[in-house]
Amino acid sequence: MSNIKIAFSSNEKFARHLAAFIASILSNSLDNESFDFYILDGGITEQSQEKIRSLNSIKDFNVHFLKTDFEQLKDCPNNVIFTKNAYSRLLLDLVLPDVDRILYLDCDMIATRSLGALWESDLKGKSLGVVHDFSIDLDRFDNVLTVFLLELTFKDIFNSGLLLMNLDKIRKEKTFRKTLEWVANHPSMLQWADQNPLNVVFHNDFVFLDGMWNGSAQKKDHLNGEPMPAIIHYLKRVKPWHLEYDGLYEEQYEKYLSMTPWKGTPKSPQSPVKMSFIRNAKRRLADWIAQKALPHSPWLQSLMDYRDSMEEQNKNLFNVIRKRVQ
Ligand SMILES: [Mn+2]
Repeated sequence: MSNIKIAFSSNEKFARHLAAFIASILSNSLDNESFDFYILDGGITEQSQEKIRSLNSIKDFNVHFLKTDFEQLKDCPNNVIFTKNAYSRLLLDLVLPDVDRILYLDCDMIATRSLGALWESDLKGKSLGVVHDFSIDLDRFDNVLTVFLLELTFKDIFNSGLLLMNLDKIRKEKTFRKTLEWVANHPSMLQWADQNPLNVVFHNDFVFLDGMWNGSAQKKDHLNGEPMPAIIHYLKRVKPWHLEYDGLYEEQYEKYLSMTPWKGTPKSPQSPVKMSFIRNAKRRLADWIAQKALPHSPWLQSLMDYRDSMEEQNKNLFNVIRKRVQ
């Protein structure tokens, strides 16, 4: 009999996605596996908590809702992409003082088979078991710059959506306290929220697990017919519950959502307007206004030439930095 302890962090908005994930974990579990779910609760309503409890019709489990103490996360930023909630995993050593090992998982995931083998993974004396972050696109300047500023290389970077924790070791060594200190001291280096400080503070204190435990749902990562991951991570901002979703395994999310009381919830638009569209539109508008106001002006032309040459230089700089972080 193995008792698998899993922590999640959710607010009300994510409760139904968490329910779909839990339904997938229960449905794919083996008979000899039992579960304790610890939900870092960033404001889940009573009704939604009841709906999550009702998943015991699939298989019995224990669930513990742990109110997140946001005072402890006062130095963590809140923004459109990542809310403060993303950092609550760094409180697990405090909120679960008697738990030695725990598996932390994001809510934008679906399990397609038993997590027993993942739970039993050998951490070889390290604090974390993790999966390499395959989703970082090094054709994007912001990604390359982030890796560069962290003084890491791309191949060392792990995704913080799955963390198999030796919580006892983390508690003794106060590594999560150090991680939160890093957050407080580096407010401008949190592009990937908790993932940046975790990669810095736990550098050399993790083992890489098989990539199937935190697999991508992006088409570009499955061009060679890779099998469906044991845990699908819908990594990108557009998720399978959005109308614009164009990744893989949408049907897996829907299959497990339909086992929950949220069955049939319609999809919603991810965002009314794309940011890149706004940026380009602003730029085109600025060019148009400038040309209308100062037609055939050599001064304006030289200014625009200058801007273009700077762009060319930035491109060269980008290529130099990219080589360094690869
Ligand atoms: Mn995620």
